[in-house]
Amino acid sequence: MPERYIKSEPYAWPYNGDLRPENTALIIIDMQTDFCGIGGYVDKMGYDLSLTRAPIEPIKKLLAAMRAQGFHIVHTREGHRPDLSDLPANKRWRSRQIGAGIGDPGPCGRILVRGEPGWDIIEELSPLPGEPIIDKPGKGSFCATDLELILRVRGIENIVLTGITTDVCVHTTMREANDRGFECVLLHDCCGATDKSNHDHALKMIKMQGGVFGAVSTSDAFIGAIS
Ligand code: C5J
Repeated sequence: MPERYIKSEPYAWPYNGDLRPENTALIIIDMQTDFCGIGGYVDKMGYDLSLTRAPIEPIKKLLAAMRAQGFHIVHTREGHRPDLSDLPANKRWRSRQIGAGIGDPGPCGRILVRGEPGWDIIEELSPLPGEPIIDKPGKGSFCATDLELILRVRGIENIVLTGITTDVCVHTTMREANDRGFECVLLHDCCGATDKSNHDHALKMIKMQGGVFGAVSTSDAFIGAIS
């Protein structure tokens, strides 16, 4: 197999040039109404929805290109059981301080509760049958989920990270994946944060120390390299 690299910072990704649909997964993190839709959790907190909606179109294009080439696709959703038995008291308390109590009723149903309208992945990025959906109670996608098992069973070595929010769930997942030996790239136009400077600083953190968590690239660079 010829070596294949994506133009990225601070190094051409993946480090070993072994980029194939068989060993590479796209993970789309938390593209749920609660994080980018009107009346959802992020909207209730008063943040600018245009920032978390910005990655929708780039992800849509990337998803189509990667599906067409047979890459593995994984979706995640942050949310809690309806009885809130997996919701730490401090997480609930803190969310209530800013008027968006997790588990409390809102315009899109109970906030961040599994099965509620706000918890659904937005229609534009709906999973297809056969694409695993990881339901996670926390910010990281590996904590209290079977994501690692699913990736190992499929022989995944490389992870392409997209979704929201850059500085919270995407970053936490990238750190968890990196510590487990996965080779990670984050596509920055396919991510968004509730604050632009947090997004920018999250990208900067990845690029320190020769790529301490992996690399940063764009969807255009990725699609160009796989097409
Ligand atoms: C947050 C997430 N920000 N998906 N969740 O609470 O980043």
